[in-house]
Amino acid sequence: MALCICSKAGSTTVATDPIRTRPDNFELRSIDLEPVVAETPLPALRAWLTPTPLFYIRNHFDVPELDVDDWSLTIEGAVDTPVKLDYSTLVRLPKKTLSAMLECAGNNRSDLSPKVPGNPFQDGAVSNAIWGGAPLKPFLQQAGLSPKAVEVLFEGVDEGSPVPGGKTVKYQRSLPLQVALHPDTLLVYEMNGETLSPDHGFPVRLIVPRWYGMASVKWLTSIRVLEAPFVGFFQTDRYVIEDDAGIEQQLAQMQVKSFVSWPEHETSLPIGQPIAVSGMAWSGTGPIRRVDVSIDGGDTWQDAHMDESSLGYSWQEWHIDWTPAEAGHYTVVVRAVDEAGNLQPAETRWNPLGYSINGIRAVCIDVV
Ligand SMILES: Nc1nc2c(c(=O)[nH]1)N[C@H]1C(S)=C(S)[C@@H](COP(=O)(O)O)O[C@H]1N2
Ligand SMILES: [Mo]
Repeated sequence: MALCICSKAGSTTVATDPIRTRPDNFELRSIDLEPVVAETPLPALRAWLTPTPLFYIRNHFDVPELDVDDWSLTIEGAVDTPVKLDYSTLVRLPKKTLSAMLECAGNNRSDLSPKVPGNPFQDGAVSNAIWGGAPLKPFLQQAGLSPKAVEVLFEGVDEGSPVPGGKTVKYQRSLPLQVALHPDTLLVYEMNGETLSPDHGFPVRLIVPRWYGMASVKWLTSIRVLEAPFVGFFQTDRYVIEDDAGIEQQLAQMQVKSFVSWPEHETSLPIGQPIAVSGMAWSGTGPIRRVDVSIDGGDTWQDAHMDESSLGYSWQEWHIDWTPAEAGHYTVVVRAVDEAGNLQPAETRWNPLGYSINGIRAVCIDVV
């Protein structure tokens, strides 16, 4: 049984470049300018590390202009002693460096049918970088958490009205206490070895590995320890999805997912020429255990080869070698399984805000 059928056969573009074009020759694909929303172009999704100029950008409001001399981060709320941290103190502390990918919860939204409102992302609201900063945990410990603390609220300085004519809010998101206290939840000031850029949260952002991007608050200036769950636009009105029982849940970890980055959808391959069918796989609920690849629309599957083990919280590169022996139409599909046993679903569960889109997608290839 084929999982999916390609609608368009008879491709004209011939994909013959075995080395593939270098990602540096491409630009972000703009989705919006005010505020800036842009996704990583497909060729750049073939590189394990996303070059900073090609790392997707998802801003809800205008980018705030911040100065390191004026910047400070306060930790207050349900704590014994509030803490105020300045930039020069933060960057002089021992630096922790880790690789982590971010995926916007709305990545692949444009695949949904029927269509939903929101940024029409294709495959590129996902990227991988190396982040440098300091773990948040020691600062929370220094402040002294109340025994009644349940969540930690993070606030960016960017603000606006998310719904036309609505009231002005800041970008605020909370995390469960144990996630805020995870040793790899970082206050980040470096990205790919350079000072964080304004679009990605300069001077300091949060990085929450494994979670959808919305948790990694940019332009961070305020942290508040809470004794009750936070209610706010970006926490309880957005980034929510109904579970199978119809109960609304807040989004958290990225769902298991994979995609084919080579060959490209609706292209042709020359008969008899070996290629590597390749792509990325990731999951916020565990490392990738296995990636299954099918070139016949899901009738038969084979195990993909895992390239260099995925470092830290990055995506996993995979490939299979394939020499198309017969001319014809091929439907390439791929599905990932993580160590927790989560299997990428054949189909995305449609939802009105267009989140968590991780269903299998067909890549249609003609061999000529
Ligand atoms: N302060 C602030 N933080 C934010 C956002 C924002 O608009 N404001 N967008 C969030 C969302 S939805 C995503 S997907 C990630 C995107 O991070 P990036 O632009 O560095 O890729 O930042 C998150 N952090
Ligand atoms: Mo996002």
